[in-house]
Amino acid sequence: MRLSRYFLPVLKETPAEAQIASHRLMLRAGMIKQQQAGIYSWLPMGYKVLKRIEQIVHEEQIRAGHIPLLMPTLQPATLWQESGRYDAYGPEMLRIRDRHDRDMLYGPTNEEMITDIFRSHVESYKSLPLTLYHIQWKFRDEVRPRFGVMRGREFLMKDGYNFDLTKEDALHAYNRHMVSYLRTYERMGLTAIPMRADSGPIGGDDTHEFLVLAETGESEVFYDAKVPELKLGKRAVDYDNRDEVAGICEEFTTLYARTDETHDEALFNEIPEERRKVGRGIEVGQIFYFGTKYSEPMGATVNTPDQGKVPVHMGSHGIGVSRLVGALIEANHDEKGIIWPEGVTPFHVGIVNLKQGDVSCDSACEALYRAFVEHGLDPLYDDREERAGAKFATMDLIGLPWRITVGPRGIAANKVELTCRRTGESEEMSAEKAVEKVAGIYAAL
Ligand code: 5CA
Repeated sequence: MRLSRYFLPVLKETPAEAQIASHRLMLRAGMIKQQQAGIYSWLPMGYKVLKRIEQIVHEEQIRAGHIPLLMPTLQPATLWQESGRYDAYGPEMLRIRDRHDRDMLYGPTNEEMITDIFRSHVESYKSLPLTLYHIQWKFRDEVRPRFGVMRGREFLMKDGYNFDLTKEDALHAYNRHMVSYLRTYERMGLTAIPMRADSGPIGGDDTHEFLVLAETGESEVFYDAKVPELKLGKRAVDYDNRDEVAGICEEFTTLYARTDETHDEALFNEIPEERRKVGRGIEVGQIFYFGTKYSEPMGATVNTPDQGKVPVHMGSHGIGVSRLVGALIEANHDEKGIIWPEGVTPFHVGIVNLKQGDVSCDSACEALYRAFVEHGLDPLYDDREERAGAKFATMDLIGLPWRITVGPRGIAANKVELTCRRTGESEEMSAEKAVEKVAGIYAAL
């Protein structure tokens, strides 16, 4: 993309309404525009990051054996009356009436609808195990929407639902989700810690939240200093192997890590004092096992091998896709702007032309641009007639991990400058070498 043709409405002033860095930076970098409290338009660069996050979520869900589908945002009240949640959900649910006076709602989550799909089409235990998920907009009429996309009213969620014959099978699905989530967040360059949590309106006994450590997080967290050091890395996981998957969950949940909802001071005090950490975290996902809470009242049953009929064991598993954009910025920024991890960056590399209109600079930039595209990368070329300082400030604000600077002096010596946004370090090298280096970094992800 050439910046002169793009739509990147950056703001010079710091918006007064934004209280935290991610909200400020998303507005300043022209990623979002607020349309109403807690409701945002995603401008092109924000939309690009959102799509990159979605893509990673899809890839890791599919790797774990889960199947994507798409359910609507609007749901009939009748389904929620069956589960008993229509009245229980309260004012957070946005209720709508259509022209035929039928009660509808903008879905805050989809347990009822997915259970309805399941009961309409599945009869036998032979169709199990089954996990279906979608990535769809949700609406919760939060009392205090705040912090931009972090606590929105309309927000994008990945929500997955498992259907299993037994509790044991459903707990394997729970574990599978935990491992796939660990991998999902790591690919985005985030450390998200699974912490035992409280189930709230979703219900159930077993639940973990995934928290990204950040001072501006809404939850208070208590953890062993060794927990954030745990890494899944690139190990090949066989998601069908119950022991292997359970073993990884054990590795990540044995050391103490809890939110204020489930914090136990006595247990916490058993950790050596120098490892006891108290901080704040952003909840970027939550997994639940709730057994037959929905399948029983809604009649989602299967025939069993011995001719019986039993309600299926279920769980639901969510990732806050739009919230992740904010969480990623909270965890990756400095005073100049955003610092995107390579896994989610909107553009892989920025090209800054210091002397627009100079034949040799222009043609070197064009050649770099083509070379990146040939490597399957997405460069952003700042080809505007602007001062160098303004170009650098824009690049620093929007936070592309790598920047290549092309100027007349360098070009005369067959050199460009490659700068790492995170460390600020620059290195001079030939254009070919710079392309090779950047392409190598992305190929290794
Ligand atoms: N049905 C279950 C799991 S599919 C469910 O709704 N879980 S949840 O309530 O925990 O939401 C899943 C994730 O969505 C949360 O972990 C959080 O990251 C995100 N989320 C929840 N509320 C909001 C909100 N108001 N704004 C942005 N993201 C939100």
